[in-house]
Amino acid sequence: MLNQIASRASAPITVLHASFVEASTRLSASTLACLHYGVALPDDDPRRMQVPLAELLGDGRVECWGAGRPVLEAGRDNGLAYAHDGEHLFAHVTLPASDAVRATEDAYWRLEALLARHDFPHWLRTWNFLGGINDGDGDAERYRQFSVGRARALASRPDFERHLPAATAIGSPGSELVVALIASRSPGQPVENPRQVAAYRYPKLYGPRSPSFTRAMLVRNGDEVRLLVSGTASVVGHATRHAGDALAQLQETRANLDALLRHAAVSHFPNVGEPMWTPESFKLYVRNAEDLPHLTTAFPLQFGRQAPWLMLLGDVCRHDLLLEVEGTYRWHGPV
Ligand code: 3EB
Repeated sequence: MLNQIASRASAPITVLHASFVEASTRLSASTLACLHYGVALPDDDPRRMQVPLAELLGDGRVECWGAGRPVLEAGRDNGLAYAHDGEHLFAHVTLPASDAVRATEDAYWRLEALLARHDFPHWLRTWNFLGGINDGDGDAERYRQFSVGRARALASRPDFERHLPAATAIGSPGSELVVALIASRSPGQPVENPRQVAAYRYPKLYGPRSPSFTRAMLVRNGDEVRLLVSGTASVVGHATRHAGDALAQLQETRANLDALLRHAAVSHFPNVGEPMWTPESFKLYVRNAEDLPHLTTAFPLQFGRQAPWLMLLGDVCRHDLLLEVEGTYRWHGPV
């Protein structure tokens, strides 16, 4: 009954979006991706991915993505797992990463090759989980090496600044690299944040190659518009603010998200004049378990109780950042 969608013409027009469901829920025909945080995978469906981070609110929920279209193909190829619904493709890969530059470059080129084979040229969003992300000093830090590997793949294209995905990069236990990607047949629209220097223009102070991501990706399909927001932290300009103070970092992160939402509204809906965004889902990544009690109270006060959220334990890519927030929003204004 739910699988009556036979042709594109009769398909409901829905933009890819996230929802949090019980870990044991069977994947429906139209689930494209399902990210498990510390919750075991119940089967070997390639749409499922194990994320090496613990979920801290503790109700065993997992994050699923889909657009209401049936998944047409799912499989494994050259170490990657993937699925697509004709419009979006989800793929993920886990690689040993004793050499973080090589592992990252390898993962990103394999993803590029998969996209070329299946004709999904546009990167919308990535998640990157790197074991020991803050290990190593100066430019030998594993996050900086990851940025070098990623830039070799993504920043090698002409005009690369206009084709970077939204992203999250978080540290995990162990030493592996896990990369997940959502790509599409039609391009999204990258959005930058006026309060922050574009990450791909960060100065060399933060590493030999700047991080290859955009602050958010706007995705349209007919009248539906969504904003997939990258991991956002207490960074103003290019500098960390409020080192050592998690609550102040949360507040600064909220200010960054507000500026991003306003800028996305003004640039894409200039006739509306106000940011008419409804939050749909959030994830809060937290470095130190001792900040959990305060953040559990403070997060809904800062970001509202309207949207479901997950809290995950993971290292943030700069050692002085204590937390990072990512989210998805739906435009409820006129288009
Ligand atoms: C920042 O604003 C915080 O390298 O993919 C956030 C989201 C951050 C993604 C990435 C890094 C990344 O620079 C760090």
